[in-house]
Amino acid sequence: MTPNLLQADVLRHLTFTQGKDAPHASLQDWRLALSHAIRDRIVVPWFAATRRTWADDRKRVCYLSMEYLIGRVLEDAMINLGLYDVAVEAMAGLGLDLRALIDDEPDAALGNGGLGRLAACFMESMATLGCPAYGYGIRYENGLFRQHFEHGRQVETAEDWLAHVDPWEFTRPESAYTVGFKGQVEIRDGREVWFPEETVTAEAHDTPVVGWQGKWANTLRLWAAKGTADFDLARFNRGDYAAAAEPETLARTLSRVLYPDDTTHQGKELRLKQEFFLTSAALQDILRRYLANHGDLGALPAHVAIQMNDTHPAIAGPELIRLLSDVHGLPFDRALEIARGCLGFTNHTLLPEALEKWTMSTFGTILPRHLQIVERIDSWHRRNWPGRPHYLGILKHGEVRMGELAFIMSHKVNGVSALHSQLVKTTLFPELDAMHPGRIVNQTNGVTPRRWLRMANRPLAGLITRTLGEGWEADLDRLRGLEPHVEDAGFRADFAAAKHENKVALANWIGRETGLALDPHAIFDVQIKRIHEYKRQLLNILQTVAHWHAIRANPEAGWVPRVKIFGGKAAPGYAVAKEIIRLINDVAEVLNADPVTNGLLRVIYPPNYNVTMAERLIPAADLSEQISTAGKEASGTGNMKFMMNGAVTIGTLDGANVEILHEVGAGNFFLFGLTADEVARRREDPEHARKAIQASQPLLDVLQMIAEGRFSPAEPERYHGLVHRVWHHDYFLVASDFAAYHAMQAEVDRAYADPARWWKMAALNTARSGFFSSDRTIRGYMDEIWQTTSAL
Ligand code: 26V
Repeated sequence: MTPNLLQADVLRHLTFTQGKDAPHASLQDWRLALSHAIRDRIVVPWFAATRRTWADDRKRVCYLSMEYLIGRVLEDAMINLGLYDVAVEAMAGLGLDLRALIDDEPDAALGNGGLGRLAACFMESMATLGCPAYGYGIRYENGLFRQHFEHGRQVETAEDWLAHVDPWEFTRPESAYTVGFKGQVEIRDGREVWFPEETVTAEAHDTPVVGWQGKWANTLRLWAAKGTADFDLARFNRGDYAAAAEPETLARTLSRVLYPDDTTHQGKELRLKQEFFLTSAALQDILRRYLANHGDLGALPAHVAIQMNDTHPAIAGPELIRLLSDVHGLPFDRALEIARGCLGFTNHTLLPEALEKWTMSTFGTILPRHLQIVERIDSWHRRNWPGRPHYLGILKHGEVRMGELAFIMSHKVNGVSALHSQLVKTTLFPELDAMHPGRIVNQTNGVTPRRWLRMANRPLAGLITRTLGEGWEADLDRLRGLEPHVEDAGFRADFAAAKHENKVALANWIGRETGLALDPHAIFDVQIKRIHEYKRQLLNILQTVAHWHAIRANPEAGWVPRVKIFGGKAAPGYAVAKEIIRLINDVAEVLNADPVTNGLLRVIYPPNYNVTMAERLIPAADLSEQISTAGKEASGTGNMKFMMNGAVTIGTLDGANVEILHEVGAGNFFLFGLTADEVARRREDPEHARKAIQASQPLLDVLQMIAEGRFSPAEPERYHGLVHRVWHHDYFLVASDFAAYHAMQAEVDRAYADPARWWKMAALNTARSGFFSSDRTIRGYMDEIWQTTSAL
């Protein structure tokens, strides 16, 4: 591919796909033309991969996920195809700046946070490894809401990424399935038959996902909901235009919005319908494809592995049984065994409020046949494991528990970090684990180094290639080869220079966005993730205030300058999280305006954190904040991205932090805080918060300042509720971990003040991050859960 050839392709698409004449083309027209030209290059390996999979009759992975947090596609595709430099030249020849075109693309934000972003990394790794796979999801018209701040408060507005065409998708009106809801079950010829009362059509939209160097491509198949009933012409002719369109409008609500609350399960009917919509369409598609060249449904598990991303698609168990028995005529027990042979279940959270349960009445109204099947699964399980304690069961207290259902219907269940998988065994499913030893396994999360290092951090990627040679992107353990170089002052200077370049770029961006000037020599200290009490952004901001107070008391004490950067959204209905956002913004306003300290401490909170913002912030970070209450963060994946990019972690022994610490070594990680066991014991003391506060003068002072209205002078009582909660209901142990965190932050300053020490730590973080490639994770799933091999 030469720049001239790419240029010709772009002009052809501009003319014949966009229907635009070059002199009148907008930036967006050019971006779409370039995207189509790049997409053409993906189609070639995509077809080849599909043909190979069919020809070799290979086992396929079907990943079922309600969320895919993809971000932008263009730059990633160009990097994986090795066309980035060609594109720079091609577009420059047309008088265009490639960067501007890349920045014109909206993020595909079809996810809330970690779970959705993991699905996106997995899709890329499966393509890189040549693991034949389909990702199934929903093509939400409105992805995760946009966030802005008004007087420090979060305000949400609708996201509309599809307002302009998505150049990456292929619409497949010919691949459509009917999905039913409600209605009744009747016996016909001795078999149960479900007669749904409502039906919608699921229409496929395919996006090819290309792996590193374009050797393989898989399909991300997203379903859009459409009406099935023909347009009501009689009503229309009577002049009742709105009513005539009603069934269509109702159907479309199914793929209209992504639920933005990733902690609180609310038992909403529409959510259950969305989950069934995704799952049923996917399973019908899987069976259609399988039956196209196989007759024996008994061999299904040898040909398809179906992975449930959390319990959201857990209706897959009963639905697969229904399709196999009601539709294809297999006996119930046989259908159940086949389904279990195909299905795997990944758990992503232990938070009780996130565990899905549906009242039997909601469940039975929407999915009457599935409720019967769930009852049969439950009694089948009780029959075969007669020792099952009476308090266990999928159906309990008038509810359908999706965790138990997913567990029982899967041949493997996995957690997402070593600690989390252990806690899944001991706290979430102890009895089921005892009945089914070996079913629970661990697959520690990972992230794709193509996007999160090669693409997002060109200065560091360049240094790595100069040091190790080409090809480390698909063999991340090779980063270990950097280790001997950390003793070399020249290498450390190069490493520091790469970081500095990223920090300058970030400072420029923040300057443009907020008008605030940042000192790139300061420690860039970053906490970016959803705002949740358990993630403890509150601990961070309280410590920031303590630090400010200390600087003010002694401004000449030789402080190390620091920039505190926050990013993240709160669920629209999560009042406490929103209060924390407001506090961060209020503190930022006071601190950034303080002439005594603002050369030494700044607080920055750019609104609307998303994948693209993460790609700017992570490469520029010196310090990665991973400070959740131990036992609460299932894994974390941002923590891995920071490590790869040479940031040092300040963190608790939680989630994958435990493994990061193990890989990088205690000397290269700022560990603090209670362990998961200590947290549980500490909570038994009802006075834990009061005791911790009274033992720490800095914390007492901070809470005092906030309670007095230092950061909300127009409304001094604004944070009384918040301060009261820290004193009296500190469930996430902010107070108990404060002193250790504050002390460890001082240790960070000491380390940073010694460049030889700091840059050695930073470089070792990159060098030892190979384990956290999602390629390693996917190999684990392939070997231990899916029983598949690479087609490459
Ligand atoms: C729950 C719900 C409840 C119902 C409404 C919509 C909704 C959407 C998502 C969720 C579950 C979120 C769980 C989650 O994102 N867990 C995160 O998974 C990451 C990938 O494994 C992991 O790194 C994070 O630690 C974990 O919090």
